[in-house]
Amino acid sequence: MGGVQARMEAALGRLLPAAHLAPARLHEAMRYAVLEGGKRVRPLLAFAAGEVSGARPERVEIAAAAVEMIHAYSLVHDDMPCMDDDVLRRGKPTVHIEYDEATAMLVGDALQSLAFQLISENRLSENPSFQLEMVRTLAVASGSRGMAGGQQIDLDSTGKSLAPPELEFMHIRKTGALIRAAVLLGFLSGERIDQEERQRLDRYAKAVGLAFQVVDDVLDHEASTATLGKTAGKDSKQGKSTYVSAVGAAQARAMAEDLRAQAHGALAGLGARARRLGELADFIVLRKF
Ligand code: GRG
Repeated sequence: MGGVQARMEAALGRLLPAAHLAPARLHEAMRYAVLEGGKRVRPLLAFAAGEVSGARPERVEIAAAAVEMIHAYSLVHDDMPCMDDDVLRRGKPTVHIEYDEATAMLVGDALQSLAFQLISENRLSENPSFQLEMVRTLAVASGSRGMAGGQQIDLDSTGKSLAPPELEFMHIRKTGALIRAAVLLGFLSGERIDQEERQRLDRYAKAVGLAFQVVDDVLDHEASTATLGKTAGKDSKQGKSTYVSAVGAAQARAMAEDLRAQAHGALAGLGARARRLGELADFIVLRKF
């Protein structure tokens, strides 16, 4: 895992505009938002999925960087006063605190554009239709039927009590869609695209995407701000429905375990090529931060 994370840090540093380039304040803030922090779960998933389809690391790296930039943009906007209104992210002040709100908005906008620039100007597959599919996959995952739509549902449901199926509907979009895109982009940048394997990976991605959120809810309830690097216990303070508020922490943990089993089940038959995906399903469910 450490190797991919170090590789990603270097790639992101290279792919982001240099801090001294004009407009320097925006470029510096974009680098602040993306670099030195974060578990890099989505890039790790993209690289692991690329191992199944025999992807060249220099191709997966671009796809993974694009997904991570969309993720970083979502965190910057999510932390703004008009949304979650938070001051701490990845153990440091949020972008609108370190810079200002207008800059934070532009950081998100520019990161989103840069993500699409990267996956359209670099060759990521020998087959142009696969590359176009990657662009479309990332667009759908980030848009109103994916992450942005999930965020809207989240905002609309504050103060309401959601049942598990409604929570699932929201989180499949808000958190799950981008995780699924990370897996698919990694897979599609590979040399051997087998459609049955692709469906297996998609089933895997849906399970880990939801598991990620269930565990996130448990950690928000159980872990400390210092461990998480972001404000703990916010969900209940803000009147948000979570898996913990809906079914309790023990049942939420059991759901995460069930999703972990589903993820491993989807990988059955893929052998050693899917070893890292299996390890990541374990990490996502068993993590403490
Ligand atoms: C603003 C369009 C828009 C969307 C925001 C992803 C999101 C939607 C909001 C983030 C709020 C949040 C805490 C969501 C729960 C799950 C989640 C995505 C946590 C953060 O992801 P990690 O844990 O973060 O991978 P790091 O910092 O490790 O990259």
